[in-house]
Amino acid sequence: MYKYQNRIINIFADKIKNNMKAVVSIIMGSTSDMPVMKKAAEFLNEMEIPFEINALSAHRVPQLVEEFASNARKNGIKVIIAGAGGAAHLPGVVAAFTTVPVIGVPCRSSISIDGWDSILSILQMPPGIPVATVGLDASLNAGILAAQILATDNEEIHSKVNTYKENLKLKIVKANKDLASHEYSFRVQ
Ligand code: C2R
Repeated sequence: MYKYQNRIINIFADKIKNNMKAVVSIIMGSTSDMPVMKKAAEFLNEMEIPFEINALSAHRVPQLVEEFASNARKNGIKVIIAGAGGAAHLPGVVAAFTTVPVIGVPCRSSISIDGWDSILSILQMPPGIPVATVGLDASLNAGILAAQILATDNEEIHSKVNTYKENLKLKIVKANKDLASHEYSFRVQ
């Protein structure tokens, strides 16, 4: 009986998956950035937002980057999350080819000096080609920001992101309860 039910669930899951079109595209300069970038993927997954995830490099495959970025909007992509380390040109180059908002994730990688190299490469874009830059290795924030952009005209995503943020508040309430249990003789209140 359970086996039969599971099979039906899997058939439905496959059907949904086959009809899904990615609205967020996560790209990264190398799969060596994946330990950082996976947090964005996990968040989008949790929010049930269809996404694609690929490695793409402005240095190593510039033609593919142009092709990807110039067709992103036509392909239904609404937000691009681009992570790169070191001389991180990928997010900026992608932004040059599209009007789809690009969120850049500076990654601390094997070639990073200390992370500032990628932060500044992504952050300090010339006027006219913005890249919304999150903190070093902060791909979770990139995922949240992407969801928030989509939430501006999608009630279902809005409700999920809202619940996520409400849960953050509960974390602080719990943290204060935990802190209250620490006893100090000079603690006031
Ligand atoms: P490998 O580990 O593949 O040698 O890559 C990647 O993001 C990665 O952090 C080392 C680092 O090179 C970065 N990379 C870029 C770009 N392409 C690769 N910053 C780019 O086009 O900006």
